[in-house]
Amino acid sequence: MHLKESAEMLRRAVESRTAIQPLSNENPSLSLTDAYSIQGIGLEMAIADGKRLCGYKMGLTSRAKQRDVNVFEPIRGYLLSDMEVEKGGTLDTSMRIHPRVEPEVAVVLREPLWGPDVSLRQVQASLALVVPALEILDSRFEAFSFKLPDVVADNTSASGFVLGRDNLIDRLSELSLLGVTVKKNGVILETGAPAAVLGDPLLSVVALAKLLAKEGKRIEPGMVILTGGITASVSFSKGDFIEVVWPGETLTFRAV
Ligand code: OOG
Ligand code: MG
Repeated sequence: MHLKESAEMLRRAVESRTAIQPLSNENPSLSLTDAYSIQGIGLEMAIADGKRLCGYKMGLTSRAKQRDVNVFEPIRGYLLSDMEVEKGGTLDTSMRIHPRVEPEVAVVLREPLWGPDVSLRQVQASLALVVPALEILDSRFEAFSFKLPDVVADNTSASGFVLGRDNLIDRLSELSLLGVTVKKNGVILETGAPAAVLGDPLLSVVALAKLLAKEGKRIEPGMVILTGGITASVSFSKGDFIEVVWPGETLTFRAV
């Protein structure tokens, strides 16, 4: 199948809020390279629609997340500025198919970062913000069931994100073991710590810079980087109240 056609199918799934079959059902030989091309066409279409690239996300960087969707390789996607949801606000479920939420650490750099040899030291030296965050996922595939190339083509299920304001930049030595809980309607459903993400979520930024370098792209200063879900995701629907509780800050939203 033509790559552009696949990107259009995914876009129609978003617009009609109707899940589709994984692309790999029809095309079992869909390669990872083709999948990233489909993702890239999706980004071009969004930009042509007036949307703005505001960052990147890593996915499947923790064992909990890999088990969540039964795909065992880190992936990357892009973030658009209209995906951001205000902390404490409402989240529109009528725009989504079957949303899920997961706790993450978000990073913003003050220097551009790129290249195949990026090191953890370079990431540390370039940090502007390290903040608690949550990601909203919404796979365009039925039952969140897909293979590696499908989820890459589908921009890694990206649908939204909320950023906290508690800058943890001076607490990096503690970051990996800061506890986080995810509550739905007051009930704790997931608990975890950022160590789940590659041992240190800053290593996810290193991995992202390396993945982007392969395509001649870089992380720009001010971009939002989601480092990957710490726990399995939690599904929610209209009426649910979600709280992602960190030691210094709680991120909430009401699904409407
Ligand atoms: C794939 C996206 C994975 C993460 O943080 O691991 C992801 C999915 O779970 O649908 O965003
Ligand atoms: Mg995520």
